[in-house]
Amino acid sequence: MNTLNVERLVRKIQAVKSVLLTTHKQCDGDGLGAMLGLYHALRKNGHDVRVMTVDDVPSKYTFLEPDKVLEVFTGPHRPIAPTELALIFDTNDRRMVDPLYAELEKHCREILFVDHHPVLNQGPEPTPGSFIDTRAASTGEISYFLIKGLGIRLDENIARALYTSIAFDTQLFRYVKSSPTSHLICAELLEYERNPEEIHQCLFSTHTIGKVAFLSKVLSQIEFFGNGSVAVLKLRSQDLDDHDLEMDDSRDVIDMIMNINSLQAAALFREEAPNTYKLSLRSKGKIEILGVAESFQGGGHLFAAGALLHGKYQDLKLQVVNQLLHRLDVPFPANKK
Ligand SMILES: [Mn+2]
Repeated sequence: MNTLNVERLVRKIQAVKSVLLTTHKQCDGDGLGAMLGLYHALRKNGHDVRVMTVDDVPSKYTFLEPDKVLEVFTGPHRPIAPTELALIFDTNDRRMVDPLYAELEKHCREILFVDHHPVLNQGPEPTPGSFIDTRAASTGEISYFLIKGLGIRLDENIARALYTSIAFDTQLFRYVKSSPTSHLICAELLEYERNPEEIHQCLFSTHTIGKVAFLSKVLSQIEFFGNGSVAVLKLRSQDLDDHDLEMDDSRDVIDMIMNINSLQAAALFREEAPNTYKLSLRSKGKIEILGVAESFQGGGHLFAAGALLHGKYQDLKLQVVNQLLHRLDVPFPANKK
């Protein structure tokens, strides 16, 4: 097991009373589960702790009962009072926490990132003292070691949140960074979490009939390059609206197409506004795609990354495809197949 050395962060938490926990905007199961797990633990420990997201929590996380404990910064919330320590989960890029980050800077004595993404070469520096370890398959695992380091006993609430985080980011143990750590932690969590299959369903069996209609439309427009080694998919926000879906519904489309056996990498362009696209990239591991995202001022993991792109779709698509084919050693320019 990869035991993470979180000693310094544990001491920081022990030294303060008031803590605010948050995660990147458009939060996912990892950041949400990691901070909710620590929230429940710190409450038991007598901390004055508050948990907040930048924007709305996707509806599939209702089973974590975020409404009971969590405030949304872009919705009605109590003003942020002077706080000793703010912890930001599942990102080390302050831009991902805008506009909340500016408020944290005003009211929090110290802001630290708790994360497992590589620090960007061209992004803002994480705050000194932040805990960033790319060996962790999920941020929830870092929370687990923090809770252990603080000597707080696990319970049902903590276990449910941390299990959610690990199940989500490893996609039910598909991506465990070649380590037994995720499995071992979850085995312990399952002493407290009695219904993991309910969590699996809430995270992964969420398709509405509208979602399936949406998928059949977008999947029919998939384009392949380099003998089926690269796939490109475009989503329009209108497609989501037409099928009564939320933004989060577009997130798993790229993971779905990564199940195509010939594929090495995929690019998903989600139209945010005219000539503005949110690019998501995935790789099966043969090529690193973080550099492609970084070439557009984006970020992420080595094999799962993203960026915000401005320009004409055809031009952007060609740039991305050519970068991917170049990394795959497929002849330039992209010959479509
Ligand atoms: Mn994560």
